[in-house]
Amino acid sequence: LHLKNQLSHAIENRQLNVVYQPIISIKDKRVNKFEALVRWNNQGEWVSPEEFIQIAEEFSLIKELGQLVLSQACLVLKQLKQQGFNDVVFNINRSVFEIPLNQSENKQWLNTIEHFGLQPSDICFELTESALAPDKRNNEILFNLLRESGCTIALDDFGTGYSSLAYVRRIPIDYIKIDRSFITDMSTNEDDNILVSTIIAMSKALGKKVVAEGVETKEQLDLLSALSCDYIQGYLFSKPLPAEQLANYLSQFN
Ligand code: G
Ligand code: G
Ligand code: MN
Ligand code: NA
Repeated sequence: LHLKNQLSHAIENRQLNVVYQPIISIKDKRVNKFEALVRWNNQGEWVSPEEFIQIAEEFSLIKELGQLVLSQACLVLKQLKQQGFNDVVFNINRSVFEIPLNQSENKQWLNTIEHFGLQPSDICFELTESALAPDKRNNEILFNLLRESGCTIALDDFGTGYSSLAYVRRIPIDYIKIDRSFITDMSTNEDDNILVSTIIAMSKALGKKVVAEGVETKEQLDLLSALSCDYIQGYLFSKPLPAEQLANYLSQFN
């Protein structure tokens, strides 16, 4: 409860911070996408996002947290575009509790994006499939709301939840992000290798782009490249970067 009060205070005072991890296109070795990842330093101590996101969900702080992350990210993205990095897209993680329940909640997100002079297509929402477990909400209606908004959608942590394939079939997603746990052992574990290649083949056959998460070694990169994976993300290329370093980082590709 103590932590919840501190989190509530931190959100109110905009004390959360956002870092941005590059997503690399394997084919042309360029970067124009970053995943926004929230960070919280609570009086000198880093609290893991897994811990405080869960608290935020439990105590109904998640929508405010999400708005804070979205507005911080939109400000940074607007500044990058003003510096000439026009085609940059930010991926924003969305808990299922943040999915708009109706047109007016959806408008709130769109208004934030518009407020910073950005287009919906400048933002991709990453949704975690495990968070999409069937509940009272009709996920298809919600996803269609998101789709109508013009933002792209990525299915995050693919392979770890359940009903993954049902979601792929029924929901209009643009990107599939293969969970890090499959990538980690793909160079040593034949089964993981088969699973990764099958996910990539399936995604491509369905017309979706594939991102491999948690790529840490050259060996993994080479395997993914041979499998025609579209994008990779991971410490091999870069850890998440503070906003101030993005322009400099992007300069190397121009
Ligand atoms: O950055 P890190 O690996 O520690 O992130 C841990 C988890 O927290 C990831 O699953 C990520 O999706 C989630 N996460 C990070 N930032 C946000 C955010 O702004 N909103 C939500 N809902 N989840 C986030
Ligand atoms: O669940 P989600 O995919 O949103 O989580 C992303 C998390 O993975 C972030 O917290 C990020 O810091 C972490 N991450 C990104 N790249 C790597 C990597 O190469 N190795 C490991 N172990 N974690 C990574
Ligand atoms: Mn993510
Ligand atoms: Na993920």
